[in-house]
Amino acid sequence: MEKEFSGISIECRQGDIVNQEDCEAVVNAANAQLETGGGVAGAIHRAAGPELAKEARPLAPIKPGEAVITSGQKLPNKYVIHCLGPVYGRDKPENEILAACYRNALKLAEEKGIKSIAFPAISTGIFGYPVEEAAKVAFSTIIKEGPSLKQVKKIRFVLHSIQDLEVHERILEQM
Ligand code: AR6
Repeated sequence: MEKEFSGISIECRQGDIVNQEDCEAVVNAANAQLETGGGVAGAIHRAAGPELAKEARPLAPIKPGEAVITSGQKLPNKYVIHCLGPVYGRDKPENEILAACYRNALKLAEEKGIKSIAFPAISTGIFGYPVEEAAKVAFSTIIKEGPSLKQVKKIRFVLHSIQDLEVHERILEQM
């Protein structure tokens, strides 16, 4: 599904973050060291190749809520924006830290003139953030940022499972 807010399209689809050829940037649900890992980070580093970790190393460590940008290396995308989400139950306030991830990612995208960006559901895997709560934070933050975005025109949420897609579609519908 797709919905428009302040001239920006927000789209939800099921898929893999490494197969978003038509987006200029993809977002990594990273770890503080910007190394490969499980989930999204593992998939991104595998697809991008070892040069990605090499390029990212001088930018590490990052704190929860922060974002940094690298090239996409072997990915079909020009850029990877690496965000460190909160570990649910540990990094507090979780909602504010998660909102900061989305805001900081969009800020970097604006600075680079990026028109299209694909996000995974940051923190909802290994970091344990409940999907529905995380989706509310993600969409409300993006919609609030909407009027100030001059470059970004398309924001895609790539959900790994059909269940996560359904939750995101329901929450986006209510926005
Ligand atoms: N494409 C899209 N979504 C995916 C993919 C994929 N290839 N793989 C998993 N997901 P996670 P986090 C979903 O764990 O919670 C890493 O090891 C997954 O189902 O990737 O922020 C890092 O190194 C979930 O809904 O990120 C960090 O240490 C969502 O993406 C830590 O995990 C996020 O899951 C980050 O944990």
